[in-house]
Amino acid sequence: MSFQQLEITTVPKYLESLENIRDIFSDFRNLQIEEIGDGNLNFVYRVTDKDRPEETVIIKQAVPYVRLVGESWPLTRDRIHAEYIALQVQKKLCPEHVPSVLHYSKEMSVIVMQNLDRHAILRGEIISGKRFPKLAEHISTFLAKTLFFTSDLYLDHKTKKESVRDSINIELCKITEDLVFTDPYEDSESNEYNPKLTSADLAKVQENGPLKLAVMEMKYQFMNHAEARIHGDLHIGSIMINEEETYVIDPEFSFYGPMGFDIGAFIGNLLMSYFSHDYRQKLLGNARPSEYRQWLLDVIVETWLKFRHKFDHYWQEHHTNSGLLTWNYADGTEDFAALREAFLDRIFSDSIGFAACKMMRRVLGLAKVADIAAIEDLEERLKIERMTLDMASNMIIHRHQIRNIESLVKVAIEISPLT
Ligand code: SR1
Ligand code: MG
Repeated sequence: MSFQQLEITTVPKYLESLENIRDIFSDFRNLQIEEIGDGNLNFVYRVTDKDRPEETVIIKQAVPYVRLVGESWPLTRDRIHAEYIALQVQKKLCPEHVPSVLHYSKEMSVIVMQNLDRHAILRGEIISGKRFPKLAEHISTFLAKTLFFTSDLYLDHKTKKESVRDSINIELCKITEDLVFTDPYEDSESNEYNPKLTSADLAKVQENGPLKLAVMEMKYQFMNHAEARIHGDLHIGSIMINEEETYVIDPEFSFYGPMGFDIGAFIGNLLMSYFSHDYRQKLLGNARPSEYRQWLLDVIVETWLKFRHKFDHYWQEHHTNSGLLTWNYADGTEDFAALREAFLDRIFSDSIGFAACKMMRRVLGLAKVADIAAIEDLEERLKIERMTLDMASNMIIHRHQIRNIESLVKVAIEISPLT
């Protein structure tokens, strides 16, 4: 079948034509179809039998342009192939946190996948003030497994290099290079600003030499540090969750990049949520606003510490796989421990640097986060944006001096006290 853009009316016939989907539905004339995509690139349809809610799938289709902007920004449909391959890799490594693919069509640029119908997008849940006791445990596992087991610390040299080759994702990396690491730091046409941001606010970032130098260092790392097969867009809109389970979705930006990019995306998003709840807790009328905000900070701390512990554990367990060095000499054990510590300290400062870039781009660049941008009172939004920019500029400039996660969180509390 040649490519056709699906529409609500054409979905049933298309699904019926797929041999491995045919058994999922009893009656293709009884389907309810909704377009539910809230991402920036693709169309996503939820398909459910009107009388049998257990008969349900998600269809994701890439179209030859960027959905957020329209046909004036062409983008090849190759991104869905990148997503399909990434889902396969991640599912193998971490099946408990990755949705199942039921069908893939390269020609139609379609992935049919498991409908996570008992789960909701984490960003929306955090905006409405919900907590998830297993979030840090689950995301730290996803990060540790996907980052460790795709790196040179585990794979043999040939598999690793073949994996790097197979993960090349030219167009989507370019979007990140532009939208995360370039445009927000100059007065680019693609930027979108809250009209209340002043030229002095912009200058603090766009005319700040040390900050821009640090951003360019992070950009160069993003472009050149093929360390692990990263998700590439691990913001809190890429996570679906309930009390018991957590799934990481949408890995279309995946490629071999720096480990800290994924960790930083998650931490940076939670910091923005923390600042946004300086105001959102008032909107929600919570009598004890600091409790929810403290929970967000606790998730940041717990995720990093658990990630560090799990990653270190995998490394010790599999160190004979590593092509890096061997340790069969007298001081080997201590030297190995020192290497692991230095390595994880470096991942930590990378994560802080990348988190900062992810935060600044959401205030100054194209593609916002609803936590902040959906705040209707523009003066209140401005306050949150200023906190975000202050935090991010502190983080990126001092990323080598912030020694541990508790110190990072302390900076956030200094900028926006918990009371
Ligand atoms: C035009 S794409 C904009 C953003 O959406 C994705 O979620 C990525 O973060 C990308 O930068
Ligand atoms: Mg996405």
